[in-house]
Amino acid sequence: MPLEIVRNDITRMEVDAIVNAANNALQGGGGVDGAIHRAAGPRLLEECRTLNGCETGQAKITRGYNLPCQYVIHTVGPVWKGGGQGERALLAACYQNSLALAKEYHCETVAFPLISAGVYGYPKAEAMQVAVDEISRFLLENDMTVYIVVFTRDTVELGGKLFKEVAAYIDDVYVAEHYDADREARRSQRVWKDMPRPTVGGGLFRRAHREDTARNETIFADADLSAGAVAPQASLEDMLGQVDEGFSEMLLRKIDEKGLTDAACYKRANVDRRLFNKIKNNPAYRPSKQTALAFAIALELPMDEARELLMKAGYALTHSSKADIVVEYCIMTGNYNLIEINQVLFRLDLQPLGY
Ligand code: AR6
Repeated sequence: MPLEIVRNDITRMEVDAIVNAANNALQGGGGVDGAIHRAAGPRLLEECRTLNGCETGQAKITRGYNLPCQYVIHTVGPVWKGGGQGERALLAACYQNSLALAKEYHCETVAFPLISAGVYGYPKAEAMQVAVDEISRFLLENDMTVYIVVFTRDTVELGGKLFKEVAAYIDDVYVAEHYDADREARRSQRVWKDMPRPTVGGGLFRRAHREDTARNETIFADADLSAGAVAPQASLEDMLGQVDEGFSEMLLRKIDEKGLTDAACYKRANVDRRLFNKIKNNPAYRPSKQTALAFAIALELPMDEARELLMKAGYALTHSSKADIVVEYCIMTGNYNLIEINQVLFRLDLQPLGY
């Protein structure tokens, strides 16, 4: 996935380069800087001493020594002085210059901590926003996988308006309905246990199944399971010749209808080019649910079309999944910002969208 927020100690990241939140002297320090120097060993400091320091907003590169990464990119974030001293532009420059260096050194994977969000006092949620904005902008033009690595204690403070709204919605929908979902599951076990074996071509099997799923919002909802359905007249061969449009075809059609380029769509969906090409070149390709949802968001599909696209990949949106509720809420409120949605999913310990 091109941009991913992960919870980890950055010194453990197995990537081409990690970024260090350093100071102007590049002589090591506390926070993430201290952790990186400890893990890399003394040769890192020796190399840093040859670099003549680093201006705020600039970036310099060294080897990674004992770290699992090949390079360390040292950048110096601004000290927070209330926001009126050009802090945002300087912090944005840290990300821009670090990413430019990573590109120059042919890095395919890079991990950032939240620059300036510790000792330098930049408010964490705002620091995250700058990181997301700048990395996303870079990824629109470049192929790279970039991680924002946050410490557990950081995430507590990464609230955000959308997160609060979604949390309230989950309380309303998921908590209220989850009990019912469990009860339905128990009920269906009872029904299946007592039921005669299904008969081919409809009849008892279809009716019982329909009754049982009628109150659940599942993929079967749209299938032809009407009680009066009769055995098909056409041969299996005929029916197989009339396969509906699949996920790949529908995706490509929607991209054209929206007037998007393929690249604009997969970048918005936070899906990498290789995966997009796989989907594009294989009409029978079945993406993960996270990928299918990511495309629904990237295409800004209204709810019914999002459900249809998802169904083409064999999935449904259900209120028994918190992740589905988050996505449903965002679609209903017209929030199609995938990175923001992923931030909310991350906070809730749910899998992000994309690939
Ligand atoms: N992995 C990931 N993130 C971490 C780690 C880690 N191992 N350790 C801390 N963080 P800070 P700054 C988070 O203070 O604000 C140093 O002394 C931390 O929770 O390291 O840019 C330098 O020498 C926070 O969210 O960097 C400078 O003098 C983020 O990393 C000064 O601090 C950055 O916190 C730079 O301050």
